[in-house]
Amino acid sequence: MNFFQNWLDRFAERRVRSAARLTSRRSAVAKIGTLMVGGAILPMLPFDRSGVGGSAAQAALPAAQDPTKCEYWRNCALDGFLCTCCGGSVTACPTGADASKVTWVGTCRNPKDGKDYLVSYNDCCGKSPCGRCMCNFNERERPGYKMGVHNDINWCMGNTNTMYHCTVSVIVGVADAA
Ligand code: ABN
Repeated sequence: MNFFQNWLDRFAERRVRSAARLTSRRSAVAKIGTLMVGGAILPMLPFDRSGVGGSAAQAALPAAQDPTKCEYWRNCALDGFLCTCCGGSVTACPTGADASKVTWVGTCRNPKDGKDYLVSYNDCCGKSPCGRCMCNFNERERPGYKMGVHNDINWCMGNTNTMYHCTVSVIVGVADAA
């Protein structure tokens, strides 16, 4: 009986001590301290965040660098629907539409390097008008007395199917520094 009581006492003491260790103020303070130090150091670690966020990261893009916005730098002389809003890309027509054989070429400054680029605005042809992201910028456009200096023209006129769908903006050269 004495042996059993001793064992029970030791067992109970061990359990109480371990419970006290787990719930003591000192251990709580130590845990909070660990969390605070960890929370302060974690954001400083060099994680690769390049692929983080998807649309949230894109939403943070300035409009001049966002190809789905009219203000995208290459669109400075684009008059039409952006193909980036119509299932295509900056340089590729959406499936089922063909790039126009004749184009209007504008000159736009890339804010990233400060250089002027020649941009060919090819209309994409053969599908009904896309209707999304209508942009109308006319830098260096001239009145329509001469076709090549006017951008409000359906450039699908040279294609077999002349129906206008949307417009891409393809860099075709760098403008000479004046
Ligand atoms: N170049 C775009 C466009 C198409 C049809 C009519 C006007 C302008």
